[in-house]
Amino acid sequence: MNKKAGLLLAGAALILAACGDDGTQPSEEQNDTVEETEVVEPEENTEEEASEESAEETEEAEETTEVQDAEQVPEAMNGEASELLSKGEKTSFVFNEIGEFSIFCEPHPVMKMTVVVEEGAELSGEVDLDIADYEFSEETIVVAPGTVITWTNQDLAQHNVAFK
Ligand SMILES: [Cu+2]
Repeated sequence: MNKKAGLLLAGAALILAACGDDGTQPSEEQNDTVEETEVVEPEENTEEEASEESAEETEEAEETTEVQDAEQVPEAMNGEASELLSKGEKTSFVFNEIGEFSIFCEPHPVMKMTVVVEEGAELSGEVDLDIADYEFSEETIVVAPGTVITWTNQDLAQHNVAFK
């Protein structure tokens, strides 16, 4: 009888223990919920960090774009025009299309020159021209497709390079 009683007690203890476990499980779930809530907060922080990172990436992208703009020469085409150039300032255009380009200076439309783009022309690559004494240094120049012409203003007066 003592053994049976002991078993019953042990069984009762197990049941109680089981009940106790059952009783603690919801609170554990609550703890889990709290933990999950806590996990969400770091995720928000991560998102903020991510947005900061993406902002940094955007800044980097802008910097890259600026570098590319500095390297990327605008293409010569009708209606295109450079900024006004002060003394010593330069502007460049790439001549990709075969044909004739009429160039003038917007503040002084009397200043004119012509760029002829021909396959197999002697001049190619990079060509430097001046703007001096209210004149382009070449009246007509023949270049191969893909040539980049750079004009440097040598005058105190402001000039630019504009395409008709
Ligand atoms: Cu001019």
